[in-house]
Amino acid sequence: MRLFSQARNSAGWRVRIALHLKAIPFDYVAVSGLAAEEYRRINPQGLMPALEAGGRIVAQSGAILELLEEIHPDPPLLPADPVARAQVRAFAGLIAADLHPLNNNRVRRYLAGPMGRSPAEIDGWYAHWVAVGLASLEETLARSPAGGPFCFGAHPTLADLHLVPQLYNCRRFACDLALYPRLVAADAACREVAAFRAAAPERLPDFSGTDPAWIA
Ligand SMILES: N[C@@H](CCC(=O)N[C@@H](CS)C(=O)NCC(=O)O)C(=O)O
Repeated sequence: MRLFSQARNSAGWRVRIALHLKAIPFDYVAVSGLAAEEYRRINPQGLMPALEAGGRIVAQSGAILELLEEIHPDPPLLPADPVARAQVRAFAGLIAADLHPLNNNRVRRYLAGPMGRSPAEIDGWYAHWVAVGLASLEETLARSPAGGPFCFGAHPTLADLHLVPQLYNCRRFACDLALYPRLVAADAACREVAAFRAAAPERLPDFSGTDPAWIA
């Protein structure tokens, strides 16, 4: 398999964690090393990540994660119980569908460019959607009977794969995470897992030394 992504690309980071957890060998291709048109020939949307599997390309981290779960079911990234599975998907979906797309680079670039918004306004936009999203996620964990140390119990799930890159981004944008102790605790538990550590941005060849490392 070949994963096309970038070191700090959070949707690609979700996939890297899954690949490492499932011990699936893969080659990493830094999209920054490709011309834009070259990458669009791989993924017409131009967004990252894309996974090449058996010579075919799959885009969208959610679709890629489902593929990996289907072809390499061990270890599972979802609990066995159908309702619990749906709850994990809901947690991941809140990040993937309702939070991350609002604060993505291209959205902030559009706010700064065609919309003429100032850096302070864009920071306010970012912080607003983070606060709305993280408050819901924190409350979800508070109500969950699954317990820790991960989002939903004793094993990492898709929820943790989505949470780790999201919190990394929040820290980069200086969001105050003090209101979200359960989220921060799950993120800390992930740092202890070898597969999560192997997937950290600073382990990648295109990581820039000026970016914060995930493992302090
Ligand atoms: N829904 C897509 C989101 C992909 C996405 O937005 N990727 C971001 C990085 S996390 C990207 O390529 N951004 C480029 C840009 O915003 O210019 C997925 O889950 O794969």
